[in-house]
Amino acid sequence: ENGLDGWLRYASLPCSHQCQSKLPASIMLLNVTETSPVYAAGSEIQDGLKRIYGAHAQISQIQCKTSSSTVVVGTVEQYRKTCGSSSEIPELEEDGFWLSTEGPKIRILGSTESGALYGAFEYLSMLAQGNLSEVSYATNPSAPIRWVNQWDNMDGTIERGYGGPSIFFNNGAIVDDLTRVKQYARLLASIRINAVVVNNVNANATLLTPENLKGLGRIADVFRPYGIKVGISLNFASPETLGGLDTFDPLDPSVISWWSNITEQVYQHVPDMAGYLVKADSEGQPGPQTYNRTLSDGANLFARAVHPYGGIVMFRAFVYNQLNESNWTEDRANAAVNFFKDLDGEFDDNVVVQIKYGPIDFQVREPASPLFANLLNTSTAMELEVTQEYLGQQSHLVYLPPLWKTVLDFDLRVDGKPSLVRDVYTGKRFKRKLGGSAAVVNVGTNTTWLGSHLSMSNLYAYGRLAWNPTDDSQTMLQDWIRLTFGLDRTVLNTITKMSMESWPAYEGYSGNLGIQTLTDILYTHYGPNPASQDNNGWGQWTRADHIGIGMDRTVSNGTGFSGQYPDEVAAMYESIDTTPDDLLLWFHHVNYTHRLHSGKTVIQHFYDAHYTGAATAQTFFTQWESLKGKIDDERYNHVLRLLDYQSGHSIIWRDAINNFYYNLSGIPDTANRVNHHSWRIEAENMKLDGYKTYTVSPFETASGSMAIV
Ligand code: BDP
Repeated sequence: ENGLDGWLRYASLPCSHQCQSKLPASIMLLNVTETSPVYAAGSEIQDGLKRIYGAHAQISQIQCKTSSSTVVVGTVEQYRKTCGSSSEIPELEEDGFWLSTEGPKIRILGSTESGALYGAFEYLSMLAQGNLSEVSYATNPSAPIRWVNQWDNMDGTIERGYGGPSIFFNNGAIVDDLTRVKQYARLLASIRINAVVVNNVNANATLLTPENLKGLGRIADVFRPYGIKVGISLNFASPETLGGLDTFDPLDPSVISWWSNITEQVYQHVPDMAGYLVKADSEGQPGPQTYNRTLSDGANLFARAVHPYGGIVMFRAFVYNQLNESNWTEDRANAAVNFFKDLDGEFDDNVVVQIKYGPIDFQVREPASPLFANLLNTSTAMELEVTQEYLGQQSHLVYLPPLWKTVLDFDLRVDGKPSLVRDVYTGKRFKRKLGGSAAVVNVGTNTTWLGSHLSMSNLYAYGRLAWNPTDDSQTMLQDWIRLTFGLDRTVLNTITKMSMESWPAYEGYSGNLGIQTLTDILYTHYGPNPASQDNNGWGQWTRADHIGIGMDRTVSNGTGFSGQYPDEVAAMYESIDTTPDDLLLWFHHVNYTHRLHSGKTVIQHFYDAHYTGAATAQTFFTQWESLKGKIDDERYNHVLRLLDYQSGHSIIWRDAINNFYYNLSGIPDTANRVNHHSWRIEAENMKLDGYKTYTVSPFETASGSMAIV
């Protein structure tokens, strides 16, 4: 098995006589048009029944009064029109569905055709987990926006993608063979994703050429039967760079008409285009500020262009300037609120501000972005990252939902009232019609999609959380394990244990107490490089010196960031005493000898956490080894190789970070481990035959700064 089917493998299961009697003999579709989601649902059920239980069910048109066992799929409206009223079906919201497996007639009815398809995948997920019980329930989405973003470039590379080149683009154009796009559509529909932005937020305007818009149309045609719409990222300067105008000022009439013209062309090729995603005035991308216009002027330009077609604009809140290294009162964490707060209420109704979970950038632990508490009259969406940019780039096992939930479940206490982040972006708290989630996924042509079989649990769980943010991390994980690796209990327990331990382990050996992931910050975002975090304009500034560490973000003494939260939360973070240990260094600068609530000093916590985290990561390899023979060889070996690598890399992390802070602070490890590897023989001290020594940079990534080559 190569992973291509992800969690939709439909692996064969035994089926007793009683089991056989519960399987439908036919599949009755309320829409038999081959390009409809209902038809896709029917084919999927037919395929699933055959692959899981060897059962052959015929697809046919609906017969309302049949006594044979059947599964009926369609929308509630189609059902009522054809078979009369059905009072037992509960009221559904947009894209919701009702699934009833009671009696010989199984019914899967959506409020929309997409809803019906989701219901079909839900039914198949039960079957594939050996669950043939009788159920009857309805489920509805938490929010209308359940998108994924791909950071694919027109040349076929993917920014921060670790699963091979793009499935959409190559050599400046859309690829001819869209087979992988169809397979991706299937995976995404099964987790109820309803739109995909196909190109990088650092966008290339050439996607808008007539030839490429035709290609975009082909992509959309492949996604459409799966109920998934296509969206695109725009480059703000396109009127100038592609259109040949001498300006891209969002208020200039020639620019406005250029965009409305291009938008018309986009909709000619993709009549149901979901909308535009815009990154502007950030990290070198052009934007409205070039012309002293506001970010809302920029967003509304596009909102008005797509409005006639029912499109929306996802406008990213990830806007910040490169900081001035000599000015220590500047703080990148302040940027989003500073840029957006005063614009609340200025955005058109079809604009959604897309906000990363934390104020910096997908770190191993961040406080919830305070922007969610500052936009009361603006629709918002949560931006998560499935691709593990700062979190081991798929070479490390890190199951992300427990990290995401620290933010989704956080109570911002706006106006002193319960204001869970998930109730804000789903629109409930401030009564917004739009809202939802977007995740940067970055699958590629590798058959594992993301570069690692185990990382697919993050994509699966992302979809589940976009539908229902209260879904439990372990429950989602276990569904994914059964669907991906089968029903063996040892397999289930082992992968559950490894995955649930993985984020705390990674935090342990990368960056703890809220200091953030201590990777190289300047480009790769991989591997330990704590020194790169300070004294540069992009830096997140750990502000470590010989005496202490952490960034003072208080109002009283620091950068003022804690004051961006509503009063109760601001007060909690303002004081060292009430700041939780795991975010201490995010909000405060303290001496290495400062005692945590746990009773340990900061530096000893660092040392211990790096040892415990790396030790846990090393158990993943042996835990996985215990599954040999219970998982097919191809996937078993692929995962084993990555976990072997992680074992070693976690030690590099551990020693690099511990040595760095030991060198800086001069404070010994009370357990005498740091810098005391008496058992270790350094390569550079051996008699070298055919090898040369060299000095490593950054120094802390090799003991004694030396390696051999
Ligand atoms: C950072 C990535 C960079 C992205 C940027 C973004 O390193 O490649 O362009 O985020 O989100 O995390 O726009």
